Amino acid sequence: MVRLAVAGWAVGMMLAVGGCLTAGAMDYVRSEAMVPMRDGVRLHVVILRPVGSETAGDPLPFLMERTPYGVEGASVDSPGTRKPELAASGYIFVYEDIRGRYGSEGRFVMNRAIVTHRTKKDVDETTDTRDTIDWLLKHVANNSGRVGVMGVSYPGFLAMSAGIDAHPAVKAISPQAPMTNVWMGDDFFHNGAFRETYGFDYVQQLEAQKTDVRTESREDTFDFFLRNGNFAGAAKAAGMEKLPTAKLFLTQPEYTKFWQAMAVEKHLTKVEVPTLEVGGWWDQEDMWGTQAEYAALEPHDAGHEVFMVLGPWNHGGWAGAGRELGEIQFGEATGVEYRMTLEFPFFEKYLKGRAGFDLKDVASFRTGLNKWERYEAWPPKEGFREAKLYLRQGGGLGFEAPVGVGVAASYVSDPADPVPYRKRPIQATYGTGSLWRTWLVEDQRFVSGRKDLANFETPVLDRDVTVTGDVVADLFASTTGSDGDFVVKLIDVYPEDAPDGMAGYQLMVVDEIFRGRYGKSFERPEALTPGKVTEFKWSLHGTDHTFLKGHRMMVEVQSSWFPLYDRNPQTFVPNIMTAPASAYQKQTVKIYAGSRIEFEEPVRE
Ligand code: PG9
Repeated sequence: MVRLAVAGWAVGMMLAVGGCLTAGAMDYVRSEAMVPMRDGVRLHVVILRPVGSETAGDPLPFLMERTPYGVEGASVDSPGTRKPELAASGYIFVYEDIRGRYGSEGRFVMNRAIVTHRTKKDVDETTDTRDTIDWLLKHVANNSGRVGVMGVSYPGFLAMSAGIDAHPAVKAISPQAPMTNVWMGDDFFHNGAFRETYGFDYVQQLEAQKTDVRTESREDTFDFFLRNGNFAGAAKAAGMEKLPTAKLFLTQPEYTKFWQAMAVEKHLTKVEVPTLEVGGWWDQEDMWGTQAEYAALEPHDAGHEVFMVLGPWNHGGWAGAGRELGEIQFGEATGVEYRMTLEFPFFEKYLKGRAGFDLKDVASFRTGLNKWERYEAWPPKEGFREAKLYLRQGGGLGFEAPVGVGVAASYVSDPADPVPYRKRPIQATYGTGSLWRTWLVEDQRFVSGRKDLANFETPVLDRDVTVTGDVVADLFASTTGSDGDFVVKLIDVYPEDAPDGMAGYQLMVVDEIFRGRYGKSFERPEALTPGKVTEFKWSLHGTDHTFLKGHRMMVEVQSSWFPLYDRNPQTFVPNIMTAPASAYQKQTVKIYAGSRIEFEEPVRE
């Protein structure tokens, strides 16, 4: 029976699931197999197909999901609970444990790099996908010979891998919040700044054993990481220094050949398969991948088969109803809308040849105004113009370039008292009671009064201001130290009379960190010259948000975001992972007028 109550079955990644779809009933039957790969390693699959479809009815396409999070729990109810509309239409669902995880043989390699110059013996996620499909086509009765692959996050990376050097039977893929470049902007580093809590928790969860074990913390992780000084100290305290990815963090914190080899976007030099990329504006884990993959594929899309959907979601949040995220309301069930009008018809079109998929390029949910938009490109071009928002002396923010330059704001950043990234106590990432999944929409008033950061604010807006596309921070700054971090957040400040408990709320719309030592090169970090005004320019990510009339726009600049990001000692050391206590020094940071935020805005509102 296709059940309509929704629950996640995968152990490990606790994606938001929920919603209220209705689907026609269809019973599924379950089988398991060990599928041989080219090197003799066998991977474990669970196959779920409509009862009776082996021998009667039209041949059915496959919908496959490969995962490191375990498929043993997939039951006859799983297709209906996870993808009710697709289950009701009838597919052969295949869930597979990747190499070295749960029921599969072989060695697990975190984010295994795609092999470029392959010999017959080389394996990676693309070859494992192809070998699995070869086997399925031959051994699963009454299949149509067409395969779709989808997945969120790590499985999103695996879905993209199915579209690289793709098996000819792969007819559609949907990488959703795909992990794409874990050094540049996804899980483990952002612009060189190390995501300490995430790396610490996730590596233990995946590499300490073959199955997932959730990392818990008995104390506020802010205290734990501060007490242990640097990542080397924290890893030692947890006894995890020998885990493969922890070793990499410790010895290769810069953008070495190793991290570069893992980057998926550089393999996207042609469109092999119709591709539906999906991502959320407030994805706390893989914010970068969706838009980076779309940007890499789109120039090669002569056949108009690459699509992207961006919505008001956290990591995987489109699996739920999507009416709200934390305190932020969207007025409609955006997750249901996405699944019914985009994801379902996409697979129906490319796997079953059915009509109904009408997306040309990009669908985007514009927050603030709360409405879906469609664009011919991302960032959109037609009907948009470049806009700049300038930081001014005295804390002002405006569209007019300031006359002359000078110090706009100054603060003292003290590594002994770093700025928390979310309200304390901060639980382990996926630990009991953790607010990790909604931290990006948390009200920023819990920090914005601090002395160790700078705020710039517009007057109350007398018109709606829409910020669309890739938002870029172009910061002119100096520090008395020889290294330093810069965090820039673009915030929507709600009016004091906003209804529904939102009075004065400070919502981060986009935000990102940049580690100063990488200003010239991500491969070869360099010390900053104390006191020298230096330009730092980096993306704060894409958005599509309207700051409504009556709201204010605010830019906040700070130099720590702890403990999600490890502390920059603010004195240059060769390796921050092992920085000595003496390197952690208070420094004065100055932000100069003329620094700005760049984005696209619609020509006519
Ligand atoms: N964000 C998770 C992850 C993906 C890839 C690498 C590391 C972590 C995930 O949700 O799968």
